Amino acid sequence: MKFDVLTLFPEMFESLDESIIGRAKEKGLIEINLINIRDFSKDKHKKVDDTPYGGGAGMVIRPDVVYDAYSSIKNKETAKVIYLSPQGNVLNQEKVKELSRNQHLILLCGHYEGIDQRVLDEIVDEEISIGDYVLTGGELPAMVLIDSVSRYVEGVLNNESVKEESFSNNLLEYPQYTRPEEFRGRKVPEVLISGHHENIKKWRDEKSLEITKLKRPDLLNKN
Ligand code: 4H7
Repeated sequence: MKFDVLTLFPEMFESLDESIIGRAKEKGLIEINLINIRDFSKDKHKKVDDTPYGGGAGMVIRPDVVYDAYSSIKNKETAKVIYLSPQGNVLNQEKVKELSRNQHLILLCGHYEGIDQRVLDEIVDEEISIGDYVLTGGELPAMVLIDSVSRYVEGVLNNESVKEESFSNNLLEYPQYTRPEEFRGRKVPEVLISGHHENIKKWRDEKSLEITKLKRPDLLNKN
C-alpha cells in the first residue's frame, strides 16, 4: 500500500520509521512518500501562504502551490485524496478497515488557518477528522491514519491481534499480565497460570464484557 503525503513539515513523519510501521516500510509492505509543499513555491523566499481575502487572523496556504505539489504525484489518477481537517467524517475502526482496501492514498495536511477552498474543491475526495479537538496541523491526523490503516495490510502484524482487538467486536480488550507472578503484592489471576485454555477463554470474555460495561457502556448498544 502506498501513502503520498502532502505536507509543509515532512520531518514530523520520522516517527513512522520506528517499531511496527518502520518494519513494514523496511519490508516494502507499505510505502510512505513525503512531498514537501514548500518545494513547489515559485516565490524566491519559498513562501506558500498569504493573508485571507476578507480579512481576519492568520495565513492561508495558496491553492496553486498545493496543486503543483499534488500534480507531481505519480499515478494520482487512481488514488484517493484525503484532507485531514476538523470538519471531516470522524475516523473510526470501520472507516480504517474501509480505507485499507485502497492501494494508494494521498493525504493532504493543512496548517495555519488551512488551505484555499478552491484547490480542496479541485482535488479532495474525502475529508477526515481524527476527533473533535483542534490541532495545529493535519500531520498528526495523517500519521494516525497511516498507523491505523497499515495494521490491516497483509503481513504488517505477525499475529492474530487484528481479529481480537477492541472495536472489531464492539468490546474492549481483556487485561494483560506477564512476569513476575507477583508484583508489589499483586498476583497474576490464578486462571491465567492454570493452563486450562477453556477457562482462560471464558475468564477473558467475561473481563472484556465487564470492562466494556464499566468504561464504555455506549459500545454495548452498537451490536
Ligand atoms: C485543515 C483545516 C485536523 C487542517 C483546518 C486538523 C484538528 C484536526 C487544520 C485546520 C487540525 C482533526 C485551521 C483547524 C486552524 C484549527 C484553528 C489543522 N485540527 N485548522 N484552526 N481533529 N488542524 O482531525
